[in-house]
Amino acid sequence: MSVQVFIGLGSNLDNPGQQIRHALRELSELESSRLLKDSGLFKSPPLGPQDQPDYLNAVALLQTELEAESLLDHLQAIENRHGRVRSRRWGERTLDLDILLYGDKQIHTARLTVPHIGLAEREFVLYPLEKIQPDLVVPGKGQLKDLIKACPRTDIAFLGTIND
Ligand code: A4P
Ligand code: MG
Repeated sequence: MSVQVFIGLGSNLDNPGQQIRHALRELSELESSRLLKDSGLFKSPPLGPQDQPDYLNAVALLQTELEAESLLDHLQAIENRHGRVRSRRWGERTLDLDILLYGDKQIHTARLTVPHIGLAEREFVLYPLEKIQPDLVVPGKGQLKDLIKACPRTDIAFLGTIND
């Protein structure tokens, strides 16, 4: 069965724009999947430790037949190919790929929490989601537009579309 999945992309090391551009291409090449849309590129200051560079973020909408955990395996393989090193919590990274939403499912397993934790409070997730689907309903959390009203825009900038 095919599902629509929103994937959050983030990077603040080693040419973040390239990291995100390459990751989108790799998402478009995933088996049993089709990349439908992306949000374009957003820039924001780091959430967490402040002694790290600003982040570039984007959200991708993927149509996939992969099960959620299998999709996570593929995303982690892509992160590893991008030289991802896991250091401190909320620390700097070449590439982070998070499953934000997996269809209308709510998932709570040892490896996965979906909707992604913190989604409702993070402007670098909410505003890119809005670019793709402003009338989105977030399972268990309600209308995206209400989440956005409760999370006023502070320091996030839209940089434009992502070109190959
Ligand atoms: N995991 C559980 N649920 C999920 C999910 N829905 N999608 C598990 C993906 N993974 C999920 O992730 C640790 C574990 O989370 C995985 O093994 C998986 O089984 P990780 O990426 O290795 O570690 P992490 O970086 O500590 O966690 P996470 O959740 O990716 O970090 P955050 O909370 O996303 O924070 N500031 C700005 N402006 N923009 C950013 O993108 N990102 C972070 C990272 C901090 N500050 C930021 C940004
Ligand atoms: Mg992650």
